[in-house]
Amino acid sequence: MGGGQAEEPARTGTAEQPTVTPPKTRAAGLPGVRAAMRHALGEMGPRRTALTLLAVNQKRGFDCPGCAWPEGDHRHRAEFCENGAKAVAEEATRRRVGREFFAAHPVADLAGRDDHWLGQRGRLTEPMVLRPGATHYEPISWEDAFGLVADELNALDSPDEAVFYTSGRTSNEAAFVYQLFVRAFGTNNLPDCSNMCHESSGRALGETIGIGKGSVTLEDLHAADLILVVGQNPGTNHPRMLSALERAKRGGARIVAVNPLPEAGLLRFDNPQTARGLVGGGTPLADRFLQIRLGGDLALFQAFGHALLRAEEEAPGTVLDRAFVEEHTTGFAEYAAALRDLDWDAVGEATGLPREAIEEVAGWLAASRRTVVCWAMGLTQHKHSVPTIREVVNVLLLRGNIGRRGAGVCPVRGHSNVQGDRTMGINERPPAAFLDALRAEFGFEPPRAHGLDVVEALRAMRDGRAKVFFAMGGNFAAATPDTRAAHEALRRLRLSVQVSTKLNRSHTVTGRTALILPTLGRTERDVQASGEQFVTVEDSMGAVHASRGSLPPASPDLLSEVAIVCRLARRTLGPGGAVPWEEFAGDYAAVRERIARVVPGFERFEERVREPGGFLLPHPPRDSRTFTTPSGRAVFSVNRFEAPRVPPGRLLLQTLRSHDQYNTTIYGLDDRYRGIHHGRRVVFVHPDDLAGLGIADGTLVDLVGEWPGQEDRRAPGFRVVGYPTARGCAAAYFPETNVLVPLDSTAEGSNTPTSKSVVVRLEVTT
Ligand SMILES: Nc1nc2c(c(=O)[nH]1)N[C@H]1C(S)=C(S)[C@@H](COP(=O)(O)OP(=O)(O)OC[C@H]3O[C@@H](n4cnc5c(=O)[nH]c(N)nc54)[C@H](O)[C@@H]3O)O[C@H]1N2
Ligand SMILES: Nc1nc2c(c(=O)[nH]1)N[C@H]1C(S)=C(S)[C@@H](COP(=O)(O)OP(=O)(O)OC[C@H]3O[C@@H](n4cnc5c(=O)[nH]c(N)nc54)[C@H](O)[C@@H]3O)O[C@H]1N2
Ligand SMILES: [Mo]
Repeated sequence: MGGGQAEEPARTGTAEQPTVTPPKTRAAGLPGVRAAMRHALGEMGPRRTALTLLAVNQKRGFDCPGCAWPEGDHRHRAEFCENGAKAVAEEATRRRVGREFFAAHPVADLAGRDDHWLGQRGRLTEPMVLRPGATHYEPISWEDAFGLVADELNALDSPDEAVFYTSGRTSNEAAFVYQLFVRAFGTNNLPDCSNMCHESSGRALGETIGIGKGSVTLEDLHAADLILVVGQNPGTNHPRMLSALERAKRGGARIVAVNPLPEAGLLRFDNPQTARGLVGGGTPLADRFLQIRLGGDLALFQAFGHALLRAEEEAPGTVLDRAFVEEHTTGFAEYAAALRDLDWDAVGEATGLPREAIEEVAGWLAASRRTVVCWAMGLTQHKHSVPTIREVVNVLLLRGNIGRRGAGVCPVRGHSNVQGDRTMGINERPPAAFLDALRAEFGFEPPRAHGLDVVEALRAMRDGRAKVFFAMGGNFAAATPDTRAAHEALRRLRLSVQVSTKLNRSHTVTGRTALILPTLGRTERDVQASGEQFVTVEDSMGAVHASRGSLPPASPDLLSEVAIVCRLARRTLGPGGAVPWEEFAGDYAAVRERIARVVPGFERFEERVREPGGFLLPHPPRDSRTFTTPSGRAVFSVNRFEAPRVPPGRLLLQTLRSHDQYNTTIYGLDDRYRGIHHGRRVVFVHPDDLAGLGIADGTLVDLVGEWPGQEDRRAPGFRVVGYPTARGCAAAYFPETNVLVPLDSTAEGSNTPTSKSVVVRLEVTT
């Protein structure tokens, strides 16, 4: 399989020539509030705007579908941010996509539209089917749709020929019944968006501290005296995190931003929730900005570790937390030996940072009593992401910064319930104990063999080993790497099924038969046999709480995700069996009762989740410095020095989010903080690199990706923007650039696509 030479069809931004203004140095404040309101009013009108935005993240409201940042105890009356407001408006829009729409637009027409246009059509309203050879989607009843899927599933030679994807918005209740159905059907093929997201964090943390989740609460962040924000752009992707950083800062914390880009929110923040933030001034957030090269973080954290070890040698007993290291860790001696000598030239080359800057921050680490390291996709989407995150853990372990108030690891999760979905068993590699608990509770033998992750699933489709694809949310065709290969793989399927709220690319790139099953969103009331339901979610810090929608459903023909799964399960598996699917669909409390018995930490689930604010899941390292690794201790690891290699004349490209998108959902065509307006096909490159390449700012180029042994991959028609990124590095938005990420280029140990390091050359188009 090779990347094609031919051009991708027109996508977002090709029609518009973007305009470029200087990047902003501060985030939020009044412009943020204005942008949020304009967007919300446009989509929802004044009444729905008031109804929804005032209920976001309130104790009796719904969980913001924007991101997984926790809410905290002291909620503002309006606990939302500009981008949360956009996420809500996107779902609560008044626009609708019904059967007339599908009759008017053949699939070929939809396939030629860009992602922004597709998303702007509105909410899906009834089940639709695309029959083999048909040009249009047509309506289908729910019963017939379930029958169609059940027949295809039951006709497979093996349950492992089906793949069941999940995007991270799915509630705990829906996720639990979904994995239960899939395992009762007989496979662990449960890939999810984590496989493209924080999988590297889960793996590295699981190996080193025994649990693949962050170890801090919001209160820890507030109490920290040093916070490193590494490979993350909170001003756009987790705006409410800026309030927490501001609070820590007011308490005296130092903040260090490690990023190839000078992201607005990290440098200065105007808090729109406080009068001070609205009238200006704002808080300068980062005390130091380490403008690192892409993929240089492993080298940086090895250098931090080396500097701490050196400082301890010079003044024994003053730097390391010896008691912690001796009592709670293993592997320290090997780690210290491996970092005794450090090649500072190699570190300089990998990071692009002067030694003094690294040593200064190392000095802060040595002096800090309570350090938190936060990170997101800048650390997880590289070939050496897993060892990089292990090095982050090494540095924290040296001074006992795990399981202490105000200190710890903080992987900042993406989708609002991506962490909860894993906890509920959406996992292609389920732990044996989880399967044992399922067997004990439901009396069937769950499959034991590991299933397929996202990249493996694509290969299985490509090779004809997977024939049915079912997606609980998300946009698999657009979010996955290697667009051309991914689309070829999806087109080989017998059946593809999308449970969706909005139209997207995955409805246009389908198997021989395709189904769209429209579902309720977070903002909507969910009424079942036993009455009005609520669902639950888990945030990035392991807090579980209820979410209740308040709007009437977008259409009377929508089913909840729980109802869809239960009815499909009943139809596929037949009547009888140990799982009371009807009861589950009629009363989500019955699902929670089972979760309480199967998933550790959910004892008395129903009672505790009904308390205002919910409850915190146990986290052994955080709670009691208990490490559930094989040795019972936290693990120091020795990792090979590694950094990306870029051949001369090439740049290393990261694919990232603009301020106006939610993953593959494009809200608008601006990236305000970075100064981009009315377009998305831009590539950010350092002016000196442009000079070296002999390419002027404003030139139109193709981005051409190279991968050994394969044809070049090409993303055509990007406007070059001279931008203060780290030297040798470039940046452009996904999903337009996913075509450039080779399917076989994944992180070692987590198989996550390397979306943040793609070797490209710029070809000027004539
Ligand atoms: N509004 C909005 N909110 C979102 C999302 C959204 O699309 N829109 N997506 C959600 C999801 S699923 C996720 S996973 C999160 C994503 O949140 P982020 O991880 O913040 O998202 P990205 O845009 O991918 O930004 C990556 C950041 O890491 C930096 N970076 C890239 N490579 C490196 C590196 O090698 N080293 C270092 N130190 N930095 C690097 C980039 O310059 C950029 O600032 O946000 C969630 N929240
Ligand atoms: N090149 C590159 N690729 C990337 C990334 C990158 O940084 N660079 N980031 C990766 C990351 S971190 C992630 S998480 C993935 C995201 O991958 P996905 O989660 O698959 O993609 P999304 O764009 O978040 O999915 C949006 C769709 O979800 C549906 N939806 C929204 N709300 C609901 C709901 O409540 N229920 C249901 N059933 N459907 C709903 C809508 O139809 C919408 O079109 O992309 C990954 N891909
Ligand atoms: Mo993500």
